[in-house]
Amino acid sequence: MTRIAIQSKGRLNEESLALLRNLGIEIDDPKRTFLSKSKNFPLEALYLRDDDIPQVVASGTAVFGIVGRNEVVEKGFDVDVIDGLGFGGCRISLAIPKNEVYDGPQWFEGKRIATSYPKILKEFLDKNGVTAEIAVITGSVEIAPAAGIADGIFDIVSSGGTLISNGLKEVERVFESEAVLIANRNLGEADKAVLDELLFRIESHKISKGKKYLLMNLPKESLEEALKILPSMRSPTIMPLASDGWCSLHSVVGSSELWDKVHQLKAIGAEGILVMDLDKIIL
Ligand code: PRT
Ligand code: ZN
Repeated sequence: MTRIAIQSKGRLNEESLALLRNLGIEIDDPKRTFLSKSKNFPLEALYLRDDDIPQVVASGTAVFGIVGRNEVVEKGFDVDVIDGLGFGGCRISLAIPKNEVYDGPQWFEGKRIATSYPKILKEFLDKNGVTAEIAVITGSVEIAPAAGIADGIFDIVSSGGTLISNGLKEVERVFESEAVLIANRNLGEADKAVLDELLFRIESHKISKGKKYLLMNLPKESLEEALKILPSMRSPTIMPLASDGWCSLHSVVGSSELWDKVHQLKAIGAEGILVMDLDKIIL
């Protein structure tokens, strides 16, 4: 059975399981067990700390894994990064006490920086010709400057709230991350088939994300205008209605442009507009 490593608890756990569920893969969550077989897909989940996932996939104990790109690059194990998964977005940034004047990476010359990501930090410092001391700390890196342990930090930032509440300011965004699907370098035939099916489903999930299905009644004479407003995937579906001079129009629009489109359609006579959530688009 093909095995996928997933974070057992923490920030990526719930969304990793939600993604699998969304792909139609039913799997028990880790509250019940550390290894769980799907009932309807040839995949079993191995629940681990995120730090261990790159190594477990590199060694083949699990052939796939879902983990932050930051962990993959920092750990440096030899795995394939297959695809970004659109959640767990964050960055690793350099931050310093907010009252310091920052004049570029040289600010860090001869200083001490606390981090859990020494490898990614060292690459950045080398690229910028900066020599600094790297203090490796696991957990609560953001308190290091106030505690007198370091001059600055290199840590994960998402909203930026943690930096602000610790009197720090972000001065360099060094590394962008999100949850990624990783794979062992030597997949067997069965694993490859599972990967193909996973990618097929992930693709349709990505396409449908952030889209709405629109249904409306429209006077036939407004059809041409409506087609300009709604450039659908190939073309919108048009169906005749019992009452003469009207038709029913179906289309897909991005959520961000939904209200704009609705107002334009109303202006050309659309009535009874239904907006529905879209589960999957399979092209
Ligand atoms: O127990 P285990 O080892 O499995 O988990 P963990 O505690 O090491 O990791 P976890 O669950 O905190 O994070 C897992 C992954 O989520 C990370 O490796 C990142 O890829 C991703 N991720 C996304 C984040 C964040 N956003 C995030 N905001 N990881 C950590 N944070 C922390 C950050 O360290 C800092 O303390 O949140 C704080 C900053 O958040 P803001 O919103 O205040 O800026
Ligand atoms: Zn961890």
